Amino acid sequence: MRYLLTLASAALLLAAAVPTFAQSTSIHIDKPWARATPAGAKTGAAYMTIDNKSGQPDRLTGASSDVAKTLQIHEMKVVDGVMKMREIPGGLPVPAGGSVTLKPGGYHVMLIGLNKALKKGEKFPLTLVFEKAGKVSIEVPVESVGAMHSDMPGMGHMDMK
Ligand SMILES: [Cu+2]
Repeated sequence: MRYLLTLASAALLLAAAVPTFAQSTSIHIDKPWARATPAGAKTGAAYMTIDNKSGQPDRLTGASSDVAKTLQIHEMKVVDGVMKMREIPGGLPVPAGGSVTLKPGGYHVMLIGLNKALKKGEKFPLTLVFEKAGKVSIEVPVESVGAMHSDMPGMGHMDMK
C-alpha cells in the first residue's frame, strides 16, 4: 500500500512538471498589426494588445516568424532628447488580470532581417513566447506605412543598441 501511494505521488509530481505547449487560453492577443515597409527595408515592427486573463503575472520573452531572421521584444525611450530603442531585458511583463499595449513609440516586436517587404493587406504568422503561457500563434495583418505615424520618428533617428 505504501508503495502504491509513493507511485501515485510520483506520477502527480511528474504531471505537474511537464510543460504544456498547447495554445494558451490565459493570454489573448487583441488587434495585432504591423506597419507596411518600404521596398528594401531590413526591419519592421509588429504591435498588439496582450491580455492576461490568468491570475498570474506573465512575461513576453520572445517571438518568431518566417518573415524575419531575428525577432526581439523592444521598448522605445527618449534618452537625452533622442529616441532610442532596445531589447527589454528579461522580456515584457504582462500583469495578472491586466494588459499591455505594444504601439508605435512604445513597446514593439522588432522584426530584424526581413525576408521580404511587408505589404499592406497581407498577413504573416507570428508566434509569441510567454514565460508561463508558452507559445501563442497569431496572424498579423499589415497596415499602411502611415498608420499611426504621428508619434513615430523616422528610422534614421533611431539608435539601435
Ligand atoms: Cu525596435
